[in-house]
Amino acid sequence: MRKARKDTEVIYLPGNHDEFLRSFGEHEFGNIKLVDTIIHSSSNGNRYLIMHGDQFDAVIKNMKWLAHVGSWAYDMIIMFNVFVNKARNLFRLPYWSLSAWAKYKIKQAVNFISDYEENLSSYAASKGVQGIICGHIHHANIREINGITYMNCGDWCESCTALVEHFDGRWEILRYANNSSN
Ligand SMILES: [Mn+2]
Repeated sequence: MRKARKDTEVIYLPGNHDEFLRSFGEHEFGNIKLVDTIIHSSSNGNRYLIMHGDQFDAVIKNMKWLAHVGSWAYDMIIMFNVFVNKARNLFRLPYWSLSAWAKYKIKQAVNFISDYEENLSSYAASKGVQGIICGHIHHANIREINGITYMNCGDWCESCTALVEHFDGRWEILRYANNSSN
């Protein structure tokens, strides 16, 4: 809100957790633009399609009840994670994400991730852009898939990652745990 007041153009893309905002459709509040997808032109000359990504999650689309159970279990793991890391902190061990570990240990989750990455990349290809920027699956990544640059910012509640664009058009994933003693 402060950035928007100070003349920064803020673009907000709702996802499955703030889906109610989608009912507003495309909307503009002051300097904040509400959209479902948008194309970003990078200083490296490429165009990137940006979307949250839940549009390509079959569980969210077809089995809402399972998504709700998963969402509850996820919140529980995140809460438990706080205690685990308080304990680790006592023993001066570095921050460690329980939920990221739990997800990564499940082989099916890995298949799910690669399917998701491929589906979004082929969607981007169908839109004639050079890359896709998304989130949703909480797994930060930058990789090339059939000539499309797939980029996922990860999340700020579990793995603490962010995606940044440098002025020369380079993209990078920042990892909070690598840059702090927490
Ligand atoms: Mn999501």
